[in-house]
Amino acid sequence: MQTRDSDPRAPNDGAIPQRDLTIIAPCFNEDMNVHPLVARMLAMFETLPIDAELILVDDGSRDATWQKIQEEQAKHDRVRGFHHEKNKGIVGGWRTGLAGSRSPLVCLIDSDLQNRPEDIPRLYDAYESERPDLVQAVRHPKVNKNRIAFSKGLNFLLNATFGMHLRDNKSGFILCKREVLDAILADADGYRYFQSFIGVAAGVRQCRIVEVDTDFDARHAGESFLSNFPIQVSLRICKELLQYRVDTLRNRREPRPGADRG
Ligand SMILES: Nc1nc2c(ncn2[C@@H]2O[C@H](COP(=O)(O)OP(=O)(O)OP(=O)(O)O)[C@@H](O)[C@H]2O)c(=O)[nH]1
Ligand SMILES: [Mg+2]
Repeated sequence: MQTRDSDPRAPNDGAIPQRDLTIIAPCFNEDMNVHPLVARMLAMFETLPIDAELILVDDGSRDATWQKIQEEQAKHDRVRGFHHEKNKGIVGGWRTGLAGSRSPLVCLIDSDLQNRPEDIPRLYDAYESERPDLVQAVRHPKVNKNRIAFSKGLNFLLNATFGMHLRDNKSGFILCKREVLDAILADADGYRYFQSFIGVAAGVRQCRIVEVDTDFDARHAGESFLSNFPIQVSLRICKELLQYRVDTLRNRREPRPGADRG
């Protein structure tokens, strides 16, 4: 078993492939989800008009996630894997995936199949037709009313604090230029739940965001990391929300990094 972090800038074969789009999926204890995720992603690639790849980032999992990722990358050249020896959180996974990609476009997706890989072509179509800075999937879950209520409450607070009107500002199922993601993630240091600020972080940079409605399925396999009543997490996010608001008022962000002016 590998005991060091993979270096995303130094892949085994010495060259990072150039594709049009890289899908980045952080994986924390998702060994049951790796294979179905890869299978659905590869089938979806057939329907995309551009050349895409999938990067799976094992985030210090305690189960067989890294082993499964290695099996998949050995079988498919459009699948690449990276490994964190220790858990770095979702944002750490996104950063490693971004560093390991050369594609001009990137898409972030959960690896537990709550977001549907089959929706990626619609995110890409919205990007192509409207040329926003960022496309964000609006998640429509069908189960777990308590979690939905908490999520809507936080969505309202985030919008109110940052003067925005996003329908699902915490959704990490997004597609954008790599420069936009890079700029957004530059804000993440010092925040434990920065993944919740992805929409407002784009907003403080005056990014134009297009929203696309998507179904949000139940976890395909594995255990939920959050309880039904994530009160502690919500309180921590509220604290970080205030911190982020103060920080972004004190230090204005560069507007619209890498924006397409054409
Ligand atoms: N929670 C968590 N997820 C991580 C971490 N690192 C990577 N991930 C991945 O990030 C994605 C989103 O995390 P989830 O735990 O599914 O978040 P969620 O959908 O709000 O919660 P549940 O599905 O109910 O657990 C998943 O694909 C995880 O495998 C980490 O440190 N913590
Ligand atoms: Mg999930």
